[in-house]
Amino acid sequence: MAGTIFILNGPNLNLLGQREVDVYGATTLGEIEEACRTAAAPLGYAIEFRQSNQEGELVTWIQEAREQAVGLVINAAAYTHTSYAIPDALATFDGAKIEVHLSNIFKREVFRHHSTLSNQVDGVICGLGPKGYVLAIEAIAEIAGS
Ligand code: CA2
Repeated sequence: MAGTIFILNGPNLNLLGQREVDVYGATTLGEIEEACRTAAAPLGYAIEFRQSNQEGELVTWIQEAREQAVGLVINAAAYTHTSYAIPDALATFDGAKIEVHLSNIFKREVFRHHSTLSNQVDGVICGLGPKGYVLAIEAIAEIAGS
């Protein structure tokens, strides 16, 4: 096993597939988790997939990742645009980090155009739907394996 990748999801993403299907698609978070496991297994990585509606819990999980993970994928949802605690926590994580958004945040309201996280991660993927999570895992495998 090459190690564990933490995949952290922020507020309201537990509702995927139930509401706002026109914006976020019909795929549920459970189905995204399944796709992540399917993508990670042949690359030799285990997945720790979590969702929280609370900023502090996401911070605690990033700190946990420092001890347990070689890589981290984060969709911080609306905290992307408001948080200072999450980028501070990300700065302490030395492994590979990718920020993911299902929607193209740059095609949406102006308040979504700025991410407080982006300067603390190796890469950002947005607008590709659930495929973005799979691409993030592949990117982490490449970064962490090099
Ligand atoms: O596009 C993304 O992945 C976002 O991170 C999703 C966030 C949004 O605040 C960001 O600007 C972009 C919102 C997630 C809310 O998810 C819902 C899912 C179903 C129904 C309602 C909300």
